[in-house]
Amino acid sequence: MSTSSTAGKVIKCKAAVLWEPKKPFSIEEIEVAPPKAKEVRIKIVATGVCRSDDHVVSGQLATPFPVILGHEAAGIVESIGEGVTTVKPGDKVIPLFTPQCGKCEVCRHPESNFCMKNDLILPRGSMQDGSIRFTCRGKPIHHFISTSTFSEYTVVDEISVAKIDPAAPLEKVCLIGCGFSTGYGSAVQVAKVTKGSTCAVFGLGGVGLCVIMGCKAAGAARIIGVDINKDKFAKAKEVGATECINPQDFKKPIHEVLTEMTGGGVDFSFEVIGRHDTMISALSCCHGAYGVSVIIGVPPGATNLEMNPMLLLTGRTWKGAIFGGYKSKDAVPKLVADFMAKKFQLDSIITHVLPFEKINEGFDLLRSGKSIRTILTF
Ligand code: CND
Ligand code: ZN
Ligand code: ZN
Repeated sequence: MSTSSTAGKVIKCKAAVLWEPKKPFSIEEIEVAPPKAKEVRIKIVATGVCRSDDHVVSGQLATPFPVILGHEAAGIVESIGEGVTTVKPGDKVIPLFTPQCGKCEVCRHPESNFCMKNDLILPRGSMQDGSIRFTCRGKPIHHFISTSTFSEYTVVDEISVAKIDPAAPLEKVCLIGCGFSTGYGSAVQVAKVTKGSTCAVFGLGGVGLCVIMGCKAAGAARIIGVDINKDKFAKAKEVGATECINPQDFKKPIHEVLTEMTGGGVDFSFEVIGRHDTMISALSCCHGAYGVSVIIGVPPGATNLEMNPMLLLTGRTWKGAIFGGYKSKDAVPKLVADFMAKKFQLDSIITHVLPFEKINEGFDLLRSGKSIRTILTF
């Protein structure tokens, strides 16, 4: 086991700090403390820009401030704390925004993945022990969903990191840290899309395109993309959509359009935007007797949604999932192996690669609808 010269020491490095909501990221020099017991310090090599990070900037997703965001990344282990057994310095790894402790009732349940040790539902913005490893200008800076990858170095708990194939290209497989797994898993193992079925995907961003890839891999015969930005249609078709529609092109509500197009409703629908109205549209467009609708988009926090329960009474199923339902620490190395075996590709999803310092440009590209995924490299 090689020990790096920085092991056990505080590392000074660059990070993008978000001091308060609705402000640009500020590139700062920060201090990253060494990992404590059962913790791992990682040198981040590449990190993607996901809408969930932007939801924190906009205020749609609550987490303590100031904060270092970023949750879709790949890197190399710099050093490990006492008692860490599943990774060692030099290993290529992917941080896991949904941990897998292996011990809680969720981890022990065969069908569920949202580990009780997650820092997403009641976020403390800290390590599992409640403390923080980042400081900047003398102030503690919070962690974000156990990952904080908008930093040259980050510290994560051992339950929040997976070792991957040493040959994996980190600037691509970083997408397996969120967008790919979330989208693909929602199709293949949350919805369990069936061969010959018809699917509707609302929202053709990075995650939505990976839902389409999953629907296609599962053998769906018809995959209808829905987006208000028609510039997204070409990519959606490239990854497997058989047709794409823009709700703004119709007078009728889009669920009625879809119901007519499919002679009664789709088999599977997916909301990959994060809006209440589209969650209802997606539910309503799936078949009244057997349709399955999956919520993937992160909704505005602390608000309720009105729905007519009759939609469910007739036989629809409404579900949702974090990270595509995958048990993260088990699944991520396998998904990377599948990528290396060319079972799926990630190039279509990556529209921009920028140096880390241009993080604000990466977010502008997302907000203006010009990018699918921007990868920031260090
Ligand atoms: P991105 O912003 O790239 O895509 C959203 C797409 O929705 C864009 O193409 C928009 O044009 C489109 N859109 C916006 N409004 C509408 C509308 N009213 N009708 C139709 N289309 C519309 O986002 P992303 O792909 O990075 O993420 C999508 C959602 O998934 C977002 O809410 C994000 O927070 C969430 C998510 C969930 C999870 C999970 O584990 N469940 C993980 N990561 C991201
Ligand atoms: Zn994400
Ligand atoms: Zn657990």
